[in-house]
Amino acid sequence: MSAKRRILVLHGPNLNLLGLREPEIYGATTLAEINESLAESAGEQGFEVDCQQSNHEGVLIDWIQQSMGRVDGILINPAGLTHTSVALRDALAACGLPIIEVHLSNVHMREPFRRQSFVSDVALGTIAGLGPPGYRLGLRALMERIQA
Ligand code: CA2
Repeated sequence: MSAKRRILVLHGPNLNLLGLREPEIYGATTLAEINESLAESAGEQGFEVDCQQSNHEGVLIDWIQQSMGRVDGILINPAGLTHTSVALRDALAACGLPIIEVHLSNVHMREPFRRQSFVSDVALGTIAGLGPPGYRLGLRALMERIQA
């Protein structure tokens, strides 16, 4: 039997507050609920997810570097770092893994500074504005790409 394929799911700064603060923007679903739903979807396809959240740029970069050779793809919501972090982008580009970027909100309908992403052009694709189901859609796209 072949080894289970693994996907690293990274959640950036403040996403630990999901479901607890600002539900009018980010909804009532908690991060734990999103992670549970991803684990279920992954399991159905013979994949495993490793879900991590950090408020610290360097910690996220360490996890990306450590994932090289250990996972088959990365699903990431870089949160505020999307719009600021060249270092996070460089780590994602260097890891050589397929990447999908997810945003809960439609960043294009919000403040102009949210339209710029340092991650989008090193990702296979970006999903924005679909709320928590967007994570499952992104995961599905990533699994299909890995299986192809
Ligand atoms: O829409 C998204 O998923 C974002 O990545 C969320 C980031 C924001 O900076 C991006 O522009 C778009 C913010 C994450 C903050 O998460 C919170 C969750 C609940 C309460 C407060 C903040």
